[in-house]
Amino acid sequence: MNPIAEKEIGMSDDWVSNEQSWNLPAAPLLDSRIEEDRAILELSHGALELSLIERGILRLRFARSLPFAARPSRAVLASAASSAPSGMLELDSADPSRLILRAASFQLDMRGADCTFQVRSRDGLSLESAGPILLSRDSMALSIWLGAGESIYGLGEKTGFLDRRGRRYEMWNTDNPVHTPGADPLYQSIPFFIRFDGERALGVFLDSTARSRFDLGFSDPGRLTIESFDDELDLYLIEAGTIAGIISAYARLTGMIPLPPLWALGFGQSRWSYYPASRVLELARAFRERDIPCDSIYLDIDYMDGYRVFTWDRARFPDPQGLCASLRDLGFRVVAIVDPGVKSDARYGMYIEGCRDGRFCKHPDGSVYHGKVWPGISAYPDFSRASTREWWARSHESLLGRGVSGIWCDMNEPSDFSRGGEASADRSLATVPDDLVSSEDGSPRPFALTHNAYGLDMSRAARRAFELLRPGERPFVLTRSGSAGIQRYAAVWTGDNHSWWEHLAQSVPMLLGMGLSGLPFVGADAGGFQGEADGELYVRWMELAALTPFFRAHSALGTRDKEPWSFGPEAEALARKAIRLRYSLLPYIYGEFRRASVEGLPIMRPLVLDCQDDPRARSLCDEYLLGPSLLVAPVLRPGDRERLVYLPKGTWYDFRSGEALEGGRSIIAAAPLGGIPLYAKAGAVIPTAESAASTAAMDLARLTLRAYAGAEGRYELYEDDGSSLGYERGEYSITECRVSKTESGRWSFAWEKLCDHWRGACRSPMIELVGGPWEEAGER
Ligand code: MIG
Repeated sequence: MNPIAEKEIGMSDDWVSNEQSWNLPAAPLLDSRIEEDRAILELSHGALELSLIERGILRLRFARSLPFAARPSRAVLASAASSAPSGMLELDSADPSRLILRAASFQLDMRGADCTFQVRSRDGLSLESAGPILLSRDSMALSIWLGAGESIYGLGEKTGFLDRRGRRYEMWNTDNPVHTPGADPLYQSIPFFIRFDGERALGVFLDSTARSRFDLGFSDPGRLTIESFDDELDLYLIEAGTIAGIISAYARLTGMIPLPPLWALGFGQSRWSYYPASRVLELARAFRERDIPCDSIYLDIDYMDGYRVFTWDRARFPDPQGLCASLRDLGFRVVAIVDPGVKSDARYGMYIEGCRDGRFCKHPDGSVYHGKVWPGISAYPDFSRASTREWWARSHESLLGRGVSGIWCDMNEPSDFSRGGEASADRSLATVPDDLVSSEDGSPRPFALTHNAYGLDMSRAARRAFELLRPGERPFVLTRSGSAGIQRYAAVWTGDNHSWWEHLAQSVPMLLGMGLSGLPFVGADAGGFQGEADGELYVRWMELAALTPFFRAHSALGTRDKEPWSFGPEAEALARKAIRLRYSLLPYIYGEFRRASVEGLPIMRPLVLDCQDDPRARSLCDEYLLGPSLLVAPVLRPGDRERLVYLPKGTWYDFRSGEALEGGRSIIAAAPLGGIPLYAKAGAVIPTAESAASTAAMDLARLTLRAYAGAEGRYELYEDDGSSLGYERGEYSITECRVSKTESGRWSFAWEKLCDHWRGACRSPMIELVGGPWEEAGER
């Protein structure tokens, strides 16, 4: 039976629900002690180690035996791991039948007889094991009880709806090109989820890049099971009072996004593939002639010479440097795709160097593994080694040294057609074998344990390329595959979707799930990648994608063009309008990137994040907030010209007309083509600018601040040069804006520069006051 179908109908027999393969240990607690800043519990079938990372983050490790060695983590920042507050663990083992461990706001109670336990926290949901930790030959599993009314959010790039309860998911990075509603796994593995019961929440992160599985009340509605195929079960429990607080804490643990260059937030046009150079130039000129803003053009695999990575096809692109320069004059950046597979070719420098210097993934017998990707028979760089990443980074010279501004990492699950094949239904095999060796800078591990980190390590090397070759410039790296922590290195797009209305709709919960999992810089191929869009689908998709963090249109080989003018003049006008709206909102969107880079919160936010007390917000995922202040309600079906929009409590303003609407109810919003329902929250301040051909052509010293009456609000306007690393040295400007209620019951708007270290900042904003009545507005 085809394994994909098997999974979809839930018949796979190797899930944790099948307990025959498990050792059910009596698991008595044998010993417990505090060693430095950790508590060690010896159980009959293994050992637990507990430590505090910060007051609200408890680490819980389970291994088959002692001792606990330092465990390399690609996800957890070294700084977070070492900043543990010491002296906060207290062990009470006076009663041998019951052990109590107090750790800041956590308390663990363990039953001595069977090692079942409960972890309570001051402000979070408690976690109660539904049995001892189980062991099978290859895996370990922890089952916990789920409360009746609990929702489960997160787990990164997954199909399904916002609340993932009732499904099961696997973490195993896979090049899965058909995202049917049950498709799993996909390209990314973020083993982090949040349980929420309407009041209290708890974050759980499994730090592993090996295969893992999450049964979220699928086999047993009352239980959640985490199964890890790693050498340890390495969990972090996060409590913070709110869902947002948990996501911030997770981001402190695994890192925040670095601020991207502003151009990367403009619109990007891609297709598989634009060539030759003259066509790329024509495309760029068409955008300018048609007065449609665009900042970047993506070069897909056909720019290369026979798909040899880091080469250019000389007939198609005789002068890459000249091309990049001409595009730059037109206000365009070039983003080039990079695939990991290095063509096996005795006359190709990358292959020769890679073999000579031992840079490729090897079989246990030391021979180089060869799989098959676009270039044909290929070797895979072993990115787990720093020296390989350095070599790879330097090799970007042929791109970054010629004027390419962004790197797009693809195929990095890593995909391997020799195992399953492009056309085969069995996509789960289409990655390199598990028994290769991941050399890990001297302490080699089986590839199976690092599989999910391949894309992260590759992205890390791509980011390093900018440090080496374009110092002082903000990198832009886009990746398809990744694991927890990928946000530090790259933006993520959701891979090969289809031009289906269903995928337009699916993109919303998918991107929201990624945002809830620490990935703020995310997007889906606008218009859909595979298959054929029509004008209406294209326009609706552009309207939505323009209001998501990463905004790029893309299309697959052999499909019709998906440029803004490809669907006739009416669609073109509407697409132009959507793109212009994006550009005019860039000061606001950029500010949300800044916020994400310091707070770790998503930019595209499910309503439950900001309104967690509102039961209606629990599962909503056909509308969302862009930053905390704008509510976006995309149209997801053909023919619809109105839609139901739920407005959370408070006053909202139609973004276009300024009409005030009372929230706490659903409304039927008019949604003509080109008019995506969009609302601003009372008390919000939204900075906008005039749209232009590209971000480079925008005058960002001329901002309009739109303030909305109806609630008090505070907003920090963030400005910097949008391109250099100067912001790391404090070269930015922050203006505090306040909407407040005056004594006479009117509204006032005031702003004040809190810091002023960026010369290009806006000096005298234009002010638009919405709602009212307003009393005054002015600089303090
Ligand atoms: O096997 O480079 O997801 O965006 O256009 C397909 C060709 C390889 C997959 C990427 C897609 C890209 C395509 N790539």
